[in-house]
Amino acid sequence: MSDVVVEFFIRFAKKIIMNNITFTMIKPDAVENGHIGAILEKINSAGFKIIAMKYTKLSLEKAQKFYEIHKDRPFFNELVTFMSRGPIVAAILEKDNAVEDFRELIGSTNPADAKKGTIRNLYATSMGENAVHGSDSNENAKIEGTFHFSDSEILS
Ligand code: IDP
Ligand code: MG
Repeated sequence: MSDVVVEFFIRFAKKIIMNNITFTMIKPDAVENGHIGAILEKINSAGFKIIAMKYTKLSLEKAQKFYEIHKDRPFFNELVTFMSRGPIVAAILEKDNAVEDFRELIGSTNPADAKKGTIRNLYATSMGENAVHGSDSNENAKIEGTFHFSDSEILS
């Protein structure tokens, strides 16, 4: 088989297993503190391609739905109040191994534990107000991406 054909099949297989997209939000704290530009720069220079993006605001109901998985956690109300208090930037990002690589780029949930140079190390202020969201699995990346974007808004 020629290299071109092999490459075609590799790309096709990658699309099928969908390990190449993740979903992110620049959270209200980072927007309020003027970090949109710096965070997008980190995302770009780490090799992620933005294939969908919007500046928007979550209603309390939408935040509750997005974070439904955490509804029994003690911080749920704090989380959804925070996430709906101001504008966010929502985006779908494309890169090989996107979910894992993006979690590495953002750092630990608690900024006190986030590695030096990660987005949360640089821009998060607390465990709750931690600057960015990143999907935790390929399956959730797809669910979260389609929660925020219709097909016609995703331009890969
Ligand atoms: P992750 O964002 O690193 O995946 P998760 O455990 O999925 O972390 O929690 C979702 C979000 O809930 C966190 O990003 C943070 O904003 C918030 N959160 C998590 N733990 C706490 C806490 O102990 N107090 C307040 N907020 C929290
Ligand atoms: Mg999570």
